[in-house]
Amino acid sequence: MGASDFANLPHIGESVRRKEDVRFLTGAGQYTDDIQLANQRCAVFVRSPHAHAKLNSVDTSQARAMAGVRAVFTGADLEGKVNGLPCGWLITGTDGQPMKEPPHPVLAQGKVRYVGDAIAMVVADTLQQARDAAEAVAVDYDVLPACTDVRDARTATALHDAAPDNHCYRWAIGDKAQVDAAFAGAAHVTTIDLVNNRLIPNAIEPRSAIGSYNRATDEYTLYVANQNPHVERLLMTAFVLGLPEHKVRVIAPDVGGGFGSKIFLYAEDVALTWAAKQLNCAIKWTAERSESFLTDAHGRDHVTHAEMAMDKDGKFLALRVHTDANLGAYLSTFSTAVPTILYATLLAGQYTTPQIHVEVDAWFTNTAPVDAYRGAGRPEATYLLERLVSRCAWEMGLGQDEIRRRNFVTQFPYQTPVALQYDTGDYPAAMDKANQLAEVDGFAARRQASEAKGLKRGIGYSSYIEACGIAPSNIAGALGARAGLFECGEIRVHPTGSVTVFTGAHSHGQGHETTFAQVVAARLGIPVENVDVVHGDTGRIPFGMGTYGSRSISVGGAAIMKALDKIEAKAKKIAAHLMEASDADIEFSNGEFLVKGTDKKIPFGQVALTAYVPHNYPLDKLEPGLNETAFYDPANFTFPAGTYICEVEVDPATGVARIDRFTAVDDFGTIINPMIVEGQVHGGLAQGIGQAMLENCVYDRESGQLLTGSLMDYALPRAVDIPEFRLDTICTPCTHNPLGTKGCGEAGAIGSPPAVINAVLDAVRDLGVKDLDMPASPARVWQAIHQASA
Ligand code: MCN
Repeated sequence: MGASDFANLPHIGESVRRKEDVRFLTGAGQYTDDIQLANQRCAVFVRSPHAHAKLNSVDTSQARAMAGVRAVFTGADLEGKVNGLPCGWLITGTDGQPMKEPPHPVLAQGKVRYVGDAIAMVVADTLQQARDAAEAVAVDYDVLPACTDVRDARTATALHDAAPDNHCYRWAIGDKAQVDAAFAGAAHVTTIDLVNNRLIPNAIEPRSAIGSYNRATDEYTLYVANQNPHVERLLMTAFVLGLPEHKVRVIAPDVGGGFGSKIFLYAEDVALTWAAKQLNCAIKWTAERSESFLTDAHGRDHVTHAEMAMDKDGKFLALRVHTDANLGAYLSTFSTAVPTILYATLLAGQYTTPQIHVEVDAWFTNTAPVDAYRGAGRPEATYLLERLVSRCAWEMGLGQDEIRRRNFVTQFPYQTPVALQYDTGDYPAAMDKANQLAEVDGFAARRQASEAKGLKRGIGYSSYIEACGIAPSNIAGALGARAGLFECGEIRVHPTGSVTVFTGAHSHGQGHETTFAQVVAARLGIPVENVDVVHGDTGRIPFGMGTYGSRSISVGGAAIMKALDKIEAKAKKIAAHLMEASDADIEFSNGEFLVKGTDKKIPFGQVALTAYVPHNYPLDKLEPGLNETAFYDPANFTFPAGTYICEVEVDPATGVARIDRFTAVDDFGTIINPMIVEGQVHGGLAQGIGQAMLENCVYDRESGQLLTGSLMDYALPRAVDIPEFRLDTICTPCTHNPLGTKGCGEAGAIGSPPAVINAVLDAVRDLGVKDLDMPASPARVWQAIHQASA
């Protein structure tokens, strides 16, 4: 079935209410911490209070003697039995050498490298007993100088022997000589220096895991708040614990948000699984909120210098970028791909810039590991490019929309100079719609009205592009991926015609149980209620790569479509037999099999029943049953794109910036469920606005202590911080997946930060303010105004 036929099916484009919300809204969800297993103990981790220190000794004797304590494990106990955590993406540097990959022990060995680094795991009968015993573990440290800012890394005390100058890799893409030549002939060059502020994920459900072991079968089960249980199992069994994969079941039950931070294989999950066998019991650990602040992988943290070369009309000739990326103390699972493959390849944006060169230096620092966080590399690329483009407009005396229009890609497919090939898009159409929805025509009058009140009003644009569903596996492999990037779907048609779908994608807020059911119901012509979706369990689903990079509908949904093709092909043969027609004469539409050119037809349910009660059945040619599995490896990414427009009012006396209106027009290709997509955009925008206006992870530059270690110090956006959104979409269907969909899960977080900051800058530009780093807090805005006028 082609993508355009698919888009016209019933249920597609319908705002079906979320099936999963019944359990979420009635308190019946089952999260990892809700699970109580027989013989279950509690674990607490002893963590480093220092950012960098030599471990002289870890004395567990007092803790081990305390009431209820079953064991206390340290790095020494794991040595030689449990390997370090692997990194899933190998980056090869500009010098042809592999990145530095220092060991990442599950419990610290010899040294601690960030505040929160795990030193010991205490297992006790109750949580309180484990906490008390953790207090009694005596650690002797030699404190070393710490480095938390990427700009200090080169000269700081080395974290790892394997990386004496704290440098992990230098990586580059693009043709430097061509870029230099283009700069030499430019009419104007605009430069920018900016920081992409470090963020702390803060999913509502903190990380949680239960390791358990069954001595009778020699099988392990790990319940874990995780976004990709099969990948977790593969990494843990093959690389860390050396266990046969089929002896380990990983279940990610209901998960209360992840935003990327639950993709990774964390040390705690491994320690719990390993210890479960040592103690022959189940062991649960749930992070405290402050523990999450310290130890969940953080996001962003780039320092960038960039230059755009233009001709006299503001046409982009070349872009030159250098970025220093903070990787934190250890390489988290996909950390190395974020500032390279997921960042630099997006720097063409929506524009025809013919030459681009990007160089990235990645550094170790004494901070929590940094990895993918909603958008992962793409928000960093968009923030840089869209800030730079608005600055180009201002320097060239052009409108922010005009400079973008002059440079938009309009011919597809379009090959960028940084590896990607965009399949479809209509960037001017999204811009037109956004201008209308934002009532840009009335901006001058609104600005005047603000001026009359002593306020400054500004408008900011951002025309983002995103690459979703990293693919295909062979190219990703050539670029260093150590995993496949396909997805798996299984369709189990039951004898009575209802269906269970098994998917390797994982839903932790995205509504898959509804949208995937819509896809299946649409194809089979059955009610959405007759389709249930199973995800998050390696024991029930053949395989899966999980959910990240807004891949689930476009890759996971496409695997389901492939399995449905097989179901339809087999069902047609059964129908042909029942109606005594030839296979080629059978059509399937709206849940009925018809013999072409006749009024003969039978419903889907009758075919399903016949498959399982094969009394009148071509058993010599066809197996009974109706159960099909498919794996789908995409030919390309999908490229959602859009234009966002933010309008702010700034009080120059206080520096308070208020978002007056925020408009987002996105192209997600074919949309399965507009209500769910709108919710995804709302959430993404809230996170992007959070980064632009409020959120900032701050470590003390000398001691390495996390200064924003709680919700009192780290300002997550609340409802009052979020403006009313004006949303719309355009649709250019993806050309290479059978649904025509493009991902929507990260767009809001990617497109919004530069729109906000461009708006704030536009408001205070005439006061001489040129630069402003996120978050645009009142103090920063006020300071920028005062520095400019000083
Ligand atoms: N969808 C649709 N039509 C489209 C595109 C998507 O109806 N054209 C639907 C999908 O069927 C799915 C939802 O929208 O129900 C999101 O789909 P998709 O864009 O494929 O993204 P994923 O399901 O792969 O979700 C991942 C994405 C990412 S990468 C992060 S980070 C993120 C996000 O989703 N984390 C979230 N949204 C989140 N939402 C919640 N509540 N919690 C998180 O942790």
